[in-house]
Amino acid sequence: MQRILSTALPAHIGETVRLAGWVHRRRSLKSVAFLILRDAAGLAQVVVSEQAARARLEELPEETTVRVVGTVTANPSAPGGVEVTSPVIEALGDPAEPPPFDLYRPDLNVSLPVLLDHAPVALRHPKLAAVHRVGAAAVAGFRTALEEMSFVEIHTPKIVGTATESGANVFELDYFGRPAYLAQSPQLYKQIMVGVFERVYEVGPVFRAEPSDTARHLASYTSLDAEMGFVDDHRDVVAACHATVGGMLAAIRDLAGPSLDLLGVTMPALPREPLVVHFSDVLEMIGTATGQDVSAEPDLAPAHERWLGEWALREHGSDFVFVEGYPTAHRAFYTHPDPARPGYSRAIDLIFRGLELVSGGQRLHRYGDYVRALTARGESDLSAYAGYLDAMRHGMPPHGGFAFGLERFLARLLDVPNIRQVTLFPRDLHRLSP
Ligand code: AMO
Repeated sequence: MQRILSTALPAHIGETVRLAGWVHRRRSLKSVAFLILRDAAGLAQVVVSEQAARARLEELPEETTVRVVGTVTANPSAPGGVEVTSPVIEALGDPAEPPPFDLYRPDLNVSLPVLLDHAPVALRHPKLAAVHRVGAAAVAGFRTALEEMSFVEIHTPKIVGTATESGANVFELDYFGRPAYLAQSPQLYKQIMVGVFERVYEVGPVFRAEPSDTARHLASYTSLDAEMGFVDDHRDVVAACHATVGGMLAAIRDLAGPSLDLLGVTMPALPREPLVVHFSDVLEMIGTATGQDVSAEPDLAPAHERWLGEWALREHGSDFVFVEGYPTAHRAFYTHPDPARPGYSRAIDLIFRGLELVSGGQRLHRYGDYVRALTARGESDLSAYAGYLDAMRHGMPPHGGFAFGLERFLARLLDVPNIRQVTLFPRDLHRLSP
C-alpha cells in the first residue's frame, strides 16, 4: 500500500490508507486515545480505541517516527474533517529522549539562543518549518521570474583569490599554502558571465566576516544575484529587480499559501510601477521632516531607512522603495558614476519595510575606467583582478545587476525583528554550530 500524506486524507474517506510521520502529540481520554501524526504536509488525527493499542501508544514518546495503517473516517469535529480509525501503528525508531520543548504547542515559547542551540529539533515545529517553506517559495519565484526574462543560472566559485566587496570583512583561509578568501559575493564572476550569456543569475551562499553583532547581519547568508547586459542605465536594473520582486511574491502566494496562513503573514504592497527616489532627495526629506542636518551623510543609516520605509507606505502605499544615486565614493569600485551629477552614482538600493534588501546598479564596463577606479581606491596590484579585467579588456556591454539577501527578505516579510529567526543554521560572531 502506497503511503499518502496527511493533506490527502479527505480524498480517501472510507478507504484503508497508510501514513507515516512523527508522533506530534498523544492525548489519552477515558475510553479513547489520540495520536496526532505530523508529516511533511501537516497533521492527521489518529483515533486509538482498542485497549492493547492504547497501551502501546503510551510507550511511544513524542517525535517517534511511525507508520500508520487505518481507515479514513469523516468526523466534522476532527481537524480537517477526517480522522484515521482502527489503526495499526508501527514504530520506525525509538528516540533516545523526548524533545527539549513541546513541539505541539502553537508557538515555541523559548528564547532565541535556546531555539538556535536546538535548531535541528526546533525546526520541526510547524511554524518554523513554515518560515523555510516560504523561503523555498521565494527562491523558486526568483528563479522563475529571471528565467522568464531570459536569465541563465550560473554557479561561481566560493573560494576566491580576491576580495570583491571590500577588503575588510573577508574570511581568509589556507588554500594549499596560499591565502584565499571565502567569496563575499559572486559580483566579479556574474559580471564576467554577462560577457557570455548577457543575462545571468545565481542563488548561493556568500560569506562576510561581519564584526558587528546586529539583528540584520550574518557571517554567511544566501545571496540572490542577477546581472544583465546592454542596459541603458540603472533604471533598467530597477525594472528587472521590481519584476523579480513581483515574481517572488506571486510564487510565495502560489506555493506557500498554507504556510502564510499558519504564520499570519500580511503580504506586502508592491506598486505596479517601481517607486524610485534619489539619494539626495531622501536626505532632503529626512532633513525637513526631522529637523536634523543630514545633508552631508554619505549613506543612509538604518534609522534613515526606517524613516524612508514609513514614508513610502504613508505617501505611496508601497512596502518597497528604490533609492538611486548613492555617492560614488561610498560604493564599490565597479559602480558607474552618474554622468549628469558629479559625485553621485548609478547605484541603487531597494528598501523593504524600512530595511535595505537589495543593492545593485549600473557598473563600469570599459577597461580603462576599471584601471582608473581601482587605482583611485589604492589597489596598486591589479594582477589580483586579472581574470575580471580580461573580460573588461575584450569588450563588455553596458551592464548592471542586483543582489537580494534572502534572510533579510524573509525577516521583513514575516515581520520578525532578528534575521536569525528566519535562518536555518545562522552563522555569526558567536555561532558556528549546529
Ligand atoms: P551588498 O553587499 O549590499 O551588495 O549585499 C547585497 C544584499 O545582501 C544582504 N546582505 C546581508 N544579509 C545578511 N547578512 C549580511 N552580513 C549581509 N550583507 C549584505 C542585504 C544586501 O542588500 N555585489 C553587491 C550586489 C550588487 O551590486 O549586485 C553586494 O553584494 O540584503
